[in-house]
Amino acid sequence: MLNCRTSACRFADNRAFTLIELLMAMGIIIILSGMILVTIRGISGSAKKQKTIVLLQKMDSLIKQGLQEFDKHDHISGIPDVINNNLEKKDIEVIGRKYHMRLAFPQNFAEATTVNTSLGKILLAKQTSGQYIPASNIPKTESAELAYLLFTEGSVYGVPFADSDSFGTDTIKDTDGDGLMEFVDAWGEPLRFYRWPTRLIRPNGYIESAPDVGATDLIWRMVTSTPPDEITLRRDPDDYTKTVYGRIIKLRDRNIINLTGFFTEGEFPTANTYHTFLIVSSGPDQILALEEPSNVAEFGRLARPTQEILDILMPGGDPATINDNKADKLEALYETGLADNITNLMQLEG
Ligand SMILES: [Ca+2]
Ligand SMILES: [Ca+2]
Ligand SMILES: [Ca+2]
Repeated sequence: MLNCRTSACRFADNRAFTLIELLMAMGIIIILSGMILVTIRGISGSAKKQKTIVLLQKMDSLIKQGLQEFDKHDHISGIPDVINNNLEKKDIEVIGRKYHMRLAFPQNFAEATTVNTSLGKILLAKQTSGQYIPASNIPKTESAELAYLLFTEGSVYGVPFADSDSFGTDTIKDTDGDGLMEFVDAWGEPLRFYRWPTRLIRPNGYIESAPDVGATDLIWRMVTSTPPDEITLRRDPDDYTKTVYGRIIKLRDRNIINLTGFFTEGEFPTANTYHTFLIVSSGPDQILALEEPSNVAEFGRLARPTQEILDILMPGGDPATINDNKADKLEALYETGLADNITNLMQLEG
């Protein structure tokens, strides 16, 4: 290398150094700003998640408040004679509980209005006065609208909800413009409410000879922080001894009682299956990956997963494959719209 002693030379040398420095600094700034953007997105994404969990947990505590009131009453009155006349009192209590729970906590408008429930009456009164415009209604909003009506104007056995008026304005919206407010997540999507999410646990329904709750612990891992064990998943929490369903089926098979339209799955939960109230946000991707709570044909009322999820759980539609290759299935499930969903059964992080 030549000795460089003139000031011009030194200047050229310094300038070259400065240019390299400048380029490096620019590079660093570009990299850093990229990282900051990603971090900001991450923070606002997780802030939205936390905000949604807070709303879901508030709704969860209100639901529990309603359930406490519900449990103060016996449920043997007002249920159809076909059940009353043919079953014993302890069985009637189990079935009556479900019958009355559907009336007290409807999750779609058909349930609310077909029987003369208190929430159905409020809904019809709003329709008559023009506060509810049925033509604008979109089915996916119904469960969030009924939850809002229940907490703010409704009651359980005549007892209204306490602390139900403190919801932030950004957690309530009328997304379909039908005049009824909905609970919405931090991404603006209506929440979904499932009273008995039993098809999440048994996507094929109850099969006496081949219980298929096996792979559903994979799904429950995605909707709750603490998934129930398999024994719990195979048991109806209202029928701890697992006997009522069997007795009803025996009576039906002997043609002693005609159960058409009563205690059928869909109207009622799947037999011998765990359930707990589930409120769901479809998460950042706004894909629910469950059938809608108003969907009768696809068992959406019981939170059955969509076909995409079923294809992962049971490739080729064969229920016998449900317990095979669970690790691969779990990996595949994490790629679906189900994985980022947020529910009332999740705990706040940190
Ligand atoms: Ca609506
Ligand atoms: Ca609405
Ligand atoms: Ca989702």
